[in-house]
Amino acid sequence: MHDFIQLSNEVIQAIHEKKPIVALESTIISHGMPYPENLECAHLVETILRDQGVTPATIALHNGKILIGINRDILEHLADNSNVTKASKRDIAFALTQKISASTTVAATMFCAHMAGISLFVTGGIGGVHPDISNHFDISADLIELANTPVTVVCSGAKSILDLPKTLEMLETHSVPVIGYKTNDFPAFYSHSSGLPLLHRLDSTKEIARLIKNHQELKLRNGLIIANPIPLEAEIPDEDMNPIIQQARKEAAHISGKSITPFMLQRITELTAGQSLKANIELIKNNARLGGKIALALHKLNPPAKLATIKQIEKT
Ligand code: PSU
Ligand code: MN
Repeated sequence: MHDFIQLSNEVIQAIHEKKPIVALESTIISHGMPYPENLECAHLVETILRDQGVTPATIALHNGKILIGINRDILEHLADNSNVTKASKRDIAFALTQKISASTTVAATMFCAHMAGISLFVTGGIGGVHPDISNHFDISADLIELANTPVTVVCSGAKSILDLPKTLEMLETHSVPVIGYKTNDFPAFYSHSSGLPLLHRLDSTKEIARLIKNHQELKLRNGLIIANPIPLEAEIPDEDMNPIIQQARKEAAHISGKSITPFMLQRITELTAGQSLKANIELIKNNARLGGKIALALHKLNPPAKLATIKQIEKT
């Protein structure tokens, strides 16, 4: 393991006991939700995984190390400290050099998880192509990482603060499979469907695990997205969300770069009087339940799957 990597005791134990491990990001904690709901949500998601026999590994940068699994004190620090930097992949080396405390985005978490040998990652939503692309040219590094790192991301699609058709086009260009779990459509975070159809759908975690295994066996270098829609009873209809998103977008006109997404998330929480936060928490819990099941199914397939593939080839 690389010198920069520091595993938590829980993760070390999981490796020794050959238990499945799932990565979690930390930007969602430090820049995606307000305190203390962010801390409660982070604990809850970890607990949902543990209850399934899966070990959570929340990833962050701290004191010159990439932490794979963090303790309560650091989690509290990430949740309740406005000095925590949002680190995408670009910022990792800088944060480690300067020993800056930083949370990791989807892109940075994928990179660090892969370095630590973790192939499954649960989050809320990915970044994507921002609107008005011809003026701002703002494309999340999450998409570039998905193009280059073989980690499976379980999420509820992307928020409609982004240009979702262009986000899907870009994923297609980079050969990133987007698999709808029990859905034919790309989910739009707060709402069950964006109305954009997906080409691939799977209805069982066993099938998803087989797909991931095959992706790995083929040595495909890009990531995978398992798109798990928000539960219907928790969704906020588009007609309620759209005016709020428009309003937040207008207020964000003077903001650029990496501050846009956190600003939009905070304004949406304020403008919906916490309703969006509730939906956000429900969808992440739902993703943790699904991610845990996929991790267990993948675990079952483990080394025997390799032998089975060789046998199949011999048979043909
Ligand atoms: N979308 C959400 N919640 C989030 C994020 C995105 O619904 O917390 C965070 C994730 O960490 C994601 C990052 O990786 O924002 C994307 O930021 P940017 O658009 O600057 O790449
Ligand atoms: Mn950006």
